Amino acid sequence: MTTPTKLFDSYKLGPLTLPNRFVMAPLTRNRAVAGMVPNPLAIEYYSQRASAGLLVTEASQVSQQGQGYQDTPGIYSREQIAGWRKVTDKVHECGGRIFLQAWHVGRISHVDLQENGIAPVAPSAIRAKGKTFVNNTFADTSEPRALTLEEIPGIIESFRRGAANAIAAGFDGVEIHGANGYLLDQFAKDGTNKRTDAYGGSIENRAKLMLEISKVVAAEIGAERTGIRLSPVTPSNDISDSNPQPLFDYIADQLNALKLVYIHVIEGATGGARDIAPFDYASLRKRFKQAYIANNGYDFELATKAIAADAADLICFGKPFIANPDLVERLKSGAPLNVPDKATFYGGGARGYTDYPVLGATADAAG
Ligand code: 8OZ
Repeated sequence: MTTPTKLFDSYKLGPLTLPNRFVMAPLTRNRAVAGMVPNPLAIEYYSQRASAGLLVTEASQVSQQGQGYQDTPGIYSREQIAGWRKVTDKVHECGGRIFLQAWHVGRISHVDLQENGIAPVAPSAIRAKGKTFVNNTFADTSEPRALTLEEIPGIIESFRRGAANAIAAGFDGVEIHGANGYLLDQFAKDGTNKRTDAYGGSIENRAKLMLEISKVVAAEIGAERTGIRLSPVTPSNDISDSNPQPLFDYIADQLNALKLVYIHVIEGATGGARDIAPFDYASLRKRFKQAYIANNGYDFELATKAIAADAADLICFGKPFIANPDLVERLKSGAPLNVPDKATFYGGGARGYTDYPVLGATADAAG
């Protein structure tokens, strides 16, 4: 009656052998310390979760300009590289594998996070309806200014440098954040991109920035260590596209040509309904020959079915990994799961971060 699960089978992802099909999602935790250096607690937090097939870090900005929320870590300074190095060393010591998620928020930012209080950047000067978290409170995102054509090579360079820094920090690879209404998604989708130059208009032009960044990152660190996250239909951060299927079919074809090691696809509304809009994810799966990581609302049963149907190679879990450092073991043994405490997702210290108990432990559970 029940489908036999392949979730605990190993999988070869480029040069890495993952011991199982579970990926820990990139999860924003807003605990970076001065200089946007990862919190020393992140060493314990990530290494506690090293039994995942693959860990992807919280989104980490490639430049100060790329930051949109308070206390998110960066990957552009020496201090940040040194901070991340301690995380990757400990994860590897604990037998894990870890990619860094490289991020530029574009217009989802606030002047108080930008150098000299200037406007954040975007494909077009259209403010996002929505809030960001800054100065310990929720604030409207700031009015952005459109990037000039001359500035675009600098954006591409910031991702190249971020990827090089990630490898210098000991990461096994880099996931480019192309999803959730941030800069690369803002360029790709026509609700936010009204440009009339080589980066606007046609599908090819709108996808150009995402693909150029994918190309330079792959050239810098190897395509076999480069993945990308996409969210074709999410409405997150006030993003929209009038016709996402041909746009993302084209992107999948191009990423396939670049031989990236995976596409990580948020199916539906990020953290919400899987069926928010019609979209043929199987079309992306068919076009892209390397790994397909499926994300959004998966539980054990849905994950088992997706792998059995060959709809995905790997399955990404978010909130369950926050609350269950030993998620893989718990799912394998059918043990109950700890419940995540929303109040400690963003900001704070060890509570709700490193204090969720593993099976058999007697430590206090958060939440
Ligand atoms: C939650 C809060 C802030 C940022 C994303 C990086 O949605 C994020 C994010 C999530 O991809």
